[in-house]
Amino acid sequence: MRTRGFTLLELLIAGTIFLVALAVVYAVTAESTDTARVGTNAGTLEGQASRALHRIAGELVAAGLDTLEPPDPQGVSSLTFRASAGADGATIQWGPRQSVFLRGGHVVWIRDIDDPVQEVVLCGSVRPLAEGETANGVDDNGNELADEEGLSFELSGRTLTIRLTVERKDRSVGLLTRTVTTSVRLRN
Ligand SMILES: [Ca+2]
Ligand SMILES: [Ca+2]
Repeated sequence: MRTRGFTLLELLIAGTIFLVALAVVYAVTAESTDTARVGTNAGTLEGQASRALHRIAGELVAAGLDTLEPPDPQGVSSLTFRASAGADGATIQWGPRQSVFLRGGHVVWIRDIDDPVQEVVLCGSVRPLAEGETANGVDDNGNELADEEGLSFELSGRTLTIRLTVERKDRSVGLLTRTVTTSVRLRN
C-alpha cells in the first residue's frame, strides 16, 4: 500500500498552528518577565525608601519636643530640631540644631546647621507631592493635610509621624510609587 504524503494545504495549516502556539508561549513568557521585573523594581524602591525613613527616624528619635522648628509641624517637608546629647544631672544637654528637608527630589540631613558642610543626602527620587496628592489646595489622599510634599512631618502630642513617597520610572507601568510611614516619640 502506498503511503500518502502531506498536501501543501495541510503543511500550511500545521505551520500556522505551530507559529500561533509559539507566539502564545512568547507572550506569556514576556508578560511574566515584565511582572517579575516590576516586582523587583518595586521591592528595590521600597527598600530604598525604608532605609531612608529609618535613617531619618534614627536622627529624630532623640529629638526634644520643645526644640522643633516649626514647633507644631503639620505636613511640613522641612524640620529643624536638637537631639539629646546626654544629661548633666537632671538637665538634658541638647546637641546642635539639625535639619532634615526636601531639596530637588532629595532628602537632605544636616547634622549641625551652623556647620552645613556636613550635609548628607539620605534619599533620592522623592516625589514632589505625597502619593495621591495633586497641587490643588485640597487634601486628595484623605490624611487631613492639603498638598503635602513627598516628605512630610506631622506632630500629634509627642508623636511625630514621618511620611516618605518615592517614585521610579518603569517601562511597562509608567511610574512606580511607594510610600513608607513611621512614627517616633519625641523627648520632653
Ligand atoms: Ca493629603
Ligand atoms: Ca491636593
